[in-house]
Amino acid sequence: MATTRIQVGIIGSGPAGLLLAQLLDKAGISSVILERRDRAYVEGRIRAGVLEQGTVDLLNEAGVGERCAREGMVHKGCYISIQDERFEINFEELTGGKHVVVYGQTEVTKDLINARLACGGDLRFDCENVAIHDIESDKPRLTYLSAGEPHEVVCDFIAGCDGFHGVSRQAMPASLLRVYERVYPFGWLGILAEAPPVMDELIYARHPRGFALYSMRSPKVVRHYIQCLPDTDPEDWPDERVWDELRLRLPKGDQDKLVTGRVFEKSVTPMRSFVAEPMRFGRMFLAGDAAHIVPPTGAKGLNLAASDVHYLRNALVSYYKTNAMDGLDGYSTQALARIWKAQRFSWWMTSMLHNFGPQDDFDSRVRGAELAYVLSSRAGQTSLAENYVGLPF
Ligand code: FAS
Ligand code: PHB
Repeated sequence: MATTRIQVGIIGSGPAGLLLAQLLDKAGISSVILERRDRAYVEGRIRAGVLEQGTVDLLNEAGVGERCAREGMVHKGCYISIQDERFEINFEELTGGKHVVVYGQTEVTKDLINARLACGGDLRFDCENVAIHDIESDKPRLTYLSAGEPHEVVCDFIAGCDGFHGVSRQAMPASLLRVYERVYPFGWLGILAEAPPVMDELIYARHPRGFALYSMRSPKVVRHYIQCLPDTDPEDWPDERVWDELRLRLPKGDQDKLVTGRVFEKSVTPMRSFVAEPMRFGRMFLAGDAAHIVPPTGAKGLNLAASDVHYLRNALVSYYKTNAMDGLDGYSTQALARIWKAQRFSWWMTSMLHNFGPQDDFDSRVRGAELAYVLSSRAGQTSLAENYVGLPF
């Protein structure tokens, strides 16, 4: 069996694993990334679109911020519409100058992979049956198959960056793991299309027909979503039906701004809030979707993966400088403090903006009143803005 000896073994080459590897490399800490799928799959996934400034800063620290700086779109605010009214939430005005950058996760992943390979970093695709061993020893191990041949990685620490369906969270003892979850009665049908954006910034639309989000990837490519049933089959939504529904959920005064175009991606994302605690067992540390999932209404998923990586990088750097474990011992508590604030914001945005069904009960009235309050209150808008641009790390 081929054996690799390395300081940090990383499972998963999504944004969390790739960003961690690059930041560790900058700190002189060696790592290997074991990815189950091939490069084309990883680079082809269509996911997040909004980066907090803290995430952009980490990309710059990792040496991969150049294309984002060139092609990313700075958004100083967003719009929220309720049926036929549209309101602007001016992030910069409400937060003393903070904004977000619209730059697709797909591009972030490509930039990180290119940087990893350019610096000769160890990134292994098509790793089958990754398994975790000796987590509580001081030499935990990863084993896997590549082209049918067995391989072993002996390391000081394991970073479980393998997403919601990965193996690292499953390796936590059931007696230790606490899971907190809320599943929503809807999903998002998303499209990518060759068309100009509806407005210069994103529109989050609350409508009796259901929520819709009008986002973008460039001045010529849009990323739009409509609330749908969680088990919706994209095949039941031909392009024309999607465009019609997107138009209907806009304020009447904006409906003529929606320009249709060739749809080249269509998919349904289920909605859940999920947190697994703690984010550490022995010498294995979870980061990103391996530990938590948020409904994308608050644009937090990718950005939480980045802040987890920030904390884990700092803890690992501290260990290798001082040989003390206290940074690593504090990682889970530190990361979870920010995670739960983002969970609250994502749940709050989702609750305010979505249609939870025919019941016209107390909760649905409160949700409507919550949004009406926010849109009529500088304090309410400031709260939304400071969470959206990203709370401090
Ligand atoms: P990822 O899931 O991105 O990466 C995990 C990696 O680990 C994958 O490459 C996977 O192949 C690999 N892996 C899994 N199991 C493995 C194993 N056993 N062995 C080796 N490798 C393994 N967030 C937003 O902010 N806005 C959005 O609009 C948004 N839309 C989303 C749409 C969808 C369909 C999904 C699923 C998520 C969306 N998210 C969104 C959240 C998303 O962006 C995540 O937060 C982000 O990908 C988290 O990155 P990672 O933690 O690296 O996990
Ligand atoms: C996206 O552009 O994919 C996007 C933007 C903001 C969100 C969710 C998704 O809240």
